[in-house]
Amino acid sequence: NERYEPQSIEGKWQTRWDQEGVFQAGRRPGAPKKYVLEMLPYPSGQMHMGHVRNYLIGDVYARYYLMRGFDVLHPMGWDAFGLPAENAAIKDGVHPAIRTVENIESFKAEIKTLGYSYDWSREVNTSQPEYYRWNQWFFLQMLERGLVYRRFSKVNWCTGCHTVIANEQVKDGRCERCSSEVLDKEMPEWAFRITKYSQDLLDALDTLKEWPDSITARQRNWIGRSDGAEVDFRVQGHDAALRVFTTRVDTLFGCTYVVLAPDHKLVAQVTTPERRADVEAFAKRMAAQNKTERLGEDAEKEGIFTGGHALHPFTGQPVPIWIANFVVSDYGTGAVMSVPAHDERDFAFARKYSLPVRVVIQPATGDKLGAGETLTGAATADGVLVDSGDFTGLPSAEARVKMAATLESQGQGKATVTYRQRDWGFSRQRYWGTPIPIVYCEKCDPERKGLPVPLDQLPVRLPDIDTQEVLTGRGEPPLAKVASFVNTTCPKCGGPARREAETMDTFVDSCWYFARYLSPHYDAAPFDPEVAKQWLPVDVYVGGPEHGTMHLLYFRFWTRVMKLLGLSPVDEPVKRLITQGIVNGADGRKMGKRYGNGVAPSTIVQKYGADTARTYVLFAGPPERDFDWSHEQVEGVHRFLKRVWALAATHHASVADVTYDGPYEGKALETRRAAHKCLKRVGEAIERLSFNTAVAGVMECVNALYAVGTPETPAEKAAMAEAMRLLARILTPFAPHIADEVAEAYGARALTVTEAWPEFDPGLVVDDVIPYAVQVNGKLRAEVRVAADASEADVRAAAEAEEKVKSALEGKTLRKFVFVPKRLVNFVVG
Ligand code: ANZ
Ligand code: ZN
Repeated sequence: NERYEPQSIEGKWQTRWDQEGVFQAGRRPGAPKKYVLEMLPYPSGQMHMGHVRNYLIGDVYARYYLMRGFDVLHPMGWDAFGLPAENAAIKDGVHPAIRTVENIESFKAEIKTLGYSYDWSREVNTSQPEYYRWNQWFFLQMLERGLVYRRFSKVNWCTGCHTVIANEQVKDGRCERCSSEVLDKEMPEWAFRITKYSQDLLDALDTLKEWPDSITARQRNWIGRSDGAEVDFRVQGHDAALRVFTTRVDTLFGCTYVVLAPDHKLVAQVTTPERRADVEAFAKRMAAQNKTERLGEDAEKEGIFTGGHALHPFTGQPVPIWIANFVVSDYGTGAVMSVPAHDERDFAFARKYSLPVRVVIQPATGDKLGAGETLTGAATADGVLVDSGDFTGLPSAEARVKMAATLESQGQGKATVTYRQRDWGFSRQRYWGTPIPIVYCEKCDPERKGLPVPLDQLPVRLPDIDTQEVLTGRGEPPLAKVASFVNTTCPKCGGPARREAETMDTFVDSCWYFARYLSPHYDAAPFDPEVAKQWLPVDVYVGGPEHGTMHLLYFRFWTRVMKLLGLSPVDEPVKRLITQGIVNGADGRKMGKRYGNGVAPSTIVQKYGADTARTYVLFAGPPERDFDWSHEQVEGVHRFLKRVWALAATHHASVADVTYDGPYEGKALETRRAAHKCLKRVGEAIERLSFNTAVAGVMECVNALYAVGTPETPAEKAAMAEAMRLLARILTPFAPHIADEVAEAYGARALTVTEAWPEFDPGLVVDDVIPYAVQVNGKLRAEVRVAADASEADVRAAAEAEEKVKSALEGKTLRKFVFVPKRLVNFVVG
C-alpha cells in the first residue's frame, strides 16, 4: 500500500500481539527479569494525555527490555475504590459499583487503542472482594503485631453536614459546602503505626540511588527528623513539670518565657485564677480556628499570659508561661522554650508582647551582637555561648551535647529525636472502600476497642445498597445505615454485635497491588511469596510526582510489613523511579477540564493513529519535564511517520529480496552508517531516559536515508534493505504498529518485539568525538564528549544528563539555552 493509513494496520497488529501472547510475563524462563510498572489509574470515565504519557514511558522500557532479552512483567489494573464514584452517586444515584465497571470498560478500551504492551492476564481490580479481602487480612495481621491501633484524634466536624471534612474544605472556620460552623472534635479512628518505621524509611532513602533527588528530598522532609533535646521546667508552686522540645538546647540560657499549645494538658493547672477567664476564651477561639490557617507562615502570631511561671532548669529563675496559636499540641511535646534573641518567631512574639530578649550566642567571628533590647532581629546561626554559666565559651554544637548530658544526669531532660511524620489515620466515613474487619460487642468489649473478625470469615463484603437511601452525603458513615451489614454476631460470645461501619483509605489498596500482579488469583495469601522472589523489586516505576510523599511512603512502609510477614523478599519496593512531567495544553496550563484545554487521546488516535500519538508524546520532551501540547508538532510527527512509510514503500520492491555480501563503499556505506549510528544513539538515549532525543535520532536517520537517494547497485540495495529492517526494530518501542508493518514488508516473520535489539557495528559508528564545556549561568559545571556531528538537541541532552548540571538546573526556570557549535553550551536560568 502506498498510503500510510494507520487505522487499517493498528488493530491488526494489536490483535496479533494478543494472539501470540508476546506480552505475557514468564515466557522466558531463566532469562533475567525486568518488572516495569506504572501507577495504577483511578478509572475515571476517560483517559487523558497525562495517562497516555505515563503509560508510554513504561511501555518504551517494557518493549525495549523485551528486545534486550529480558523476561518482562508489565501489568495494568484499577484503583477502583474512591471518592469520585461515591460523590457522583450522591449526585445522580448511580451505584458506585455500576459506574466503576462502566468506567473500567471504557478506560480499558481506550488504553487498548494505544497499543501498550500489557500482560492483561494479570489485571487487578481493587474493588473486588478477591482483592480487598487481603487488605482486611493485612489489617488483622498488623493489628496482631501492634501496627494498627485505634486512637482519638482531632478532626474538623461540620455541625451542618454532621460529618468530618478535610482541612481544605474549611473556610474561615465554616464549612465550604453548607457554611455551618466547623468544630474541632475528638473522634476515634484507626491508624497504622508507620512512625515505627520512620528512621528506617529515612535511612533507606540513601540506598535509592535511582530515585529522583527531588522525591527523596521530599520524603526526607516529610519524615522530618529533628535532633534535639527535651528539657523539663518545673512549674512554680506546683508539682508539675513542663517538658519542652528544642533543637537548640545551646540557647537555653536565653530562654525568657515558655509557651504551651492552647490545648496543652497543663494549661488549666498553670493558669492563675485572675487570668482564667481570658485564657479560656483565647483557647476556645484557637480551637475554633482552622489549623492550617492558624499555622500558616503569615498567620499573625497571637498569645496570652497564663499568670503562671516555670523555673529555668539551670538558673532556677522564674520565666512566665504563655499559650500561643503557633505552638501545636501534636509536635514534640506541645511546649516550647522561647529564645527571642535566636529564633525569628520568638523574636517577633517577644517584641509584640514586650517580653525580654537575652543574647546568649555570639558569632564566632565578625561583629558582636549588642544587648537584647537593641537587636533588630534574631541571630539564628550557631556561634559561641556567652552568659551561659558553666557552658560559656563553648561552641554551639559542643554545648548541645554537653548541656543535654548535664540535664540528663540531673534528671531534667535528655537528648531526643523527634519526627514530623505522623501515624497514618486510615478510617473513612465512606461507603466505596474496604470494610474494616472489626466488630463491637457491648458485652465482650465494653470499652469499644474493637474485636477482630476471625480470618476465616474474610472477606467482610461490602453490602449492596439502595444508593439513594444510603449515599446521601450526610450524617454517619453510610454503612451504619445498612442494618443487614452492621448487625452481626460477636465472634467471641455469639451475642448481638455491630460491625465497624467505616472503610479504609484507598491508599491502602495501592500499597501492595504491585505484588498482587505477581499472582493475581492466588488465594492462600495476598500473593505467592515464591513468585515474588522471582519478580520483586519493581525495576522501573513510573508515575506522577504528586505521589512523591504519601503513596510512595505508604507503600515503602507496607513492603516492610510484607517482609516482616514473610511475603516479600525485599523491603524496598522499587529500584528505579521515574516521575513524569505534566502535559500542558497549548496555552501552557495543565491540560484538563479545569481550563477546558484538554486534547482527548481518542481524537488524536482516530485522526492520526496510535503511532503518531505515541511518538509525539515521547518526542515532545524528556519524560521528567513538563511540555506544552503543540498541534504543529503532532502534524510534524505524523509527517515523519508518513515519510517512514513512503521510504519503506518506495524501496520495498527493488531491495527487499536482494542478497549481497560484498564490501560496502560510497552510498552503500553511507546508508549503513546512518542506520548503525541511529541504532547506537537510540539505544543509549533510551537507557538514559531521553526518549525525545531517541525519536530525534530516528528522524535524522530517516532524513539521511532519503538523502542517499535511490539505491542502484546490489550493495546499495542490500544496505537499504538492512537499514529498513533496522529502522523497523528501532521504531518498535515508539511506533510499534508501523514498525511491525515495515518489518513484515521486509521479510520478517516474527513480531519485532520478540526479536533482539540489534547490535550496532562499532566500525560503522566511529566518529570524531569532541568535548563541549557545559556552563550554567556562565559557570563551568561539566564537560561532555559527543560525536562531532552531534546536533544541538544531542549536546543539550548529554549536558542535561550530567549530575552536576541536573542539580544546578533543578527547580530553576530556563531563560535561555546558548549553543556554540563544537565548543560550549550555556544554560541561562533564573
Ligand atoms: C528553642 C529554640 C531556640 C528553638 C532557637 C529554635 C531556635 P524543628 O526543627 O521543626 O523540629 N518547637 C518545638 N515544638 C514545637 C511545637 N509543638 N510547636 C511549635 N514549635 C515547636 O523545630 C524545633 C523547634 O521548633 C524547637 O526548637 C522549638 O523551638 C520549636 F534559637 O526551641 B526551638
Ligand atoms: Zn461478645
